[in-house]
Amino acid sequence: NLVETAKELAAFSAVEKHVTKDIRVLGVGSGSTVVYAINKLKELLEKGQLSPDLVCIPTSFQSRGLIVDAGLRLGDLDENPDIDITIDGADEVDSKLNAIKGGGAAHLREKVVASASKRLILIADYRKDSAVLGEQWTKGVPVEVTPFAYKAVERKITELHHKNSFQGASASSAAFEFTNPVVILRPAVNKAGPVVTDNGNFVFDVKLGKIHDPASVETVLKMIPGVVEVGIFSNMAEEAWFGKEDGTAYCRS
Ligand code: DER
Repeated sequence: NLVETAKELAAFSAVEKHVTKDIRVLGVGSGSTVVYAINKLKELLEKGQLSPDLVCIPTSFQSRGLIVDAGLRLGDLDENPDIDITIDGADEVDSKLNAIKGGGAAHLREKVVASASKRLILIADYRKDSAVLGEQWTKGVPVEVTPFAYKAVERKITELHHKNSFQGASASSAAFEFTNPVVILRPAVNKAGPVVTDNGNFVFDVKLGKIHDPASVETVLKMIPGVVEVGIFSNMAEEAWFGKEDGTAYCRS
């Protein structure tokens, strides 16, 4: 279908452009779009177009399984702390390449791997290309929280005010659209109770409406004791590839 083809286009374009023979350590994101990137990597591997030393760093159990099943060499961050490039999906990307991530509850390890990478390339279908975060992705900002603190954190987040809680946002401009956030504990689908991440934590989806100041929102959320990681990647991505409904792909940088 159109969306899957668009994901494949974005993934293929990014891998073909960036995963050349000089790439030795590659960060592999998580989610459904990255599956297509792995398919392209497998093809390049079979054609002998990848570095024989290439090692892939996973960002979740899912991405680890993709790497192993594709016959790519699995590495870990401890032995490869300096990653050449990471290719990862996104739930939404704004005009400045800030991104919402964590739709697949993988954003903690993704942000650590992205942070250890020289370059972060995002891949997504046309539904994720927005001017402002919160325009198309309305499920909220994923926030990983330690179970011990989840009720306390829920209270703190719902008490945030879109202006008063942000120095930068003077009385006139607001950091986000809603006056106060709406906090939802992400329920599991095939398991009773909440989603539990690969790190043993819960996930809140924090609805803010449009996010005018992603960096400030990321910082304020991250500073709440008990919050482990926030699914806003501000000022991290260097380039974003999008597949279009018409079968072409384009990139923003
Ligand atoms: O969970 C995540 O962070 C994923 O990377 C997500 O942001 C993108 O997943 P998708 O490619 O399935 O949309």
